[in-house]
Amino acid sequence: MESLEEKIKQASDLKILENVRIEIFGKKGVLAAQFAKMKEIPNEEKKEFAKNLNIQKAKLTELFDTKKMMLQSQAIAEMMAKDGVDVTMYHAKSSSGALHPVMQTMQKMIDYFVALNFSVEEGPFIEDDFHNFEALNLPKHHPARDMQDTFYLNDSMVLRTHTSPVQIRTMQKEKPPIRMISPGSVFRRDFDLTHTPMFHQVEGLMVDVEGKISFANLKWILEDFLRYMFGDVAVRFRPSFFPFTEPSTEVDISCIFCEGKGCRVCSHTGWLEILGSGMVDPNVFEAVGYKDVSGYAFGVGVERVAMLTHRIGDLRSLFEGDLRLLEQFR
Ligand code: 2NM
Repeated sequence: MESLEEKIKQASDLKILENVRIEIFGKKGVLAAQFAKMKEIPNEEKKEFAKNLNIQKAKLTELFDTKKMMLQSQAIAEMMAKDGVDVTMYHAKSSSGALHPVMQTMQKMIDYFVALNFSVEEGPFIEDDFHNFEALNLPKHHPARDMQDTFYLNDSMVLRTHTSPVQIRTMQKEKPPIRMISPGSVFRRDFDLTHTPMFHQVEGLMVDVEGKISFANLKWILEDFLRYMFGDVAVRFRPSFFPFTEPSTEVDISCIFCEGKGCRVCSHTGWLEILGSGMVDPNVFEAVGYKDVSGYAFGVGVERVAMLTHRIGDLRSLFEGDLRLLEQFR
């Protein structure tokens, strides 16, 4: 029996242990042979013999069960170390998509104007000459048309060069008062370090009966909008020219990189040009059949604002779809 205990202890894997099990506990095993001897034992010794045998059997069974458990967990550990993968193990990592920084910026702009009850209007990317140019006080052969290098599809159809045709369509469709913005893609034949042939604009328009909408209203809302977008900045209105507004202004903010002291980003002027605006030219109202109204309009480029607010140096990085950039804007 001592040697049987040794055999269990010495078994170095499950296969050897199984052979030991058959040898000890099997039908033709050592224990079975011992119990068979009962017949030849004198009656008065039978009880003592059986008792000892059962104690031995219990001892061996206990030893065997423990050994088997040990060898099994050893086998699992070896298998996992060899495979290197536990497919049942919990793994919390997952990834999700996010809005592109340009769209995040555009959405922030939209949120501002929606809160002030502006409607959000959309229109076609392919426009006719009337809605993209003529109605906006840009007559044929007028030099101002050269300002926007246009993608022509044929003599009369273009890819819209601004979202202003959406204002024209909205005014044709609805009576004043109008309070709207038109966010969306626009297209110009321009491709260099600071221009892409497709970019995004948010334009706005407010129209009501003559005298109700003034330049002061325009000044207030653009100052408020720019401080909402950029924080605590100074805002300055510079006289400018657009065919569709008179008077026209370009609006600057104090440089957010140097706080107006002058740096490379603001070309040492202390100011960053952000948007264009003005009082809608009477010729535009005439083109849509509006009489005795006044209104303001403005337009802002989304990419430029996204680059400034997110400190992105190179415009092209917004269009490369590089996940290493995009993952920083989740
Ligand atoms: C700008 C600058 C100034 C503008 C004008 C109009 C319309 F259709 F109402 F006349 N929409 N947008 C406008 C005015 C756009 O973008 C730099």
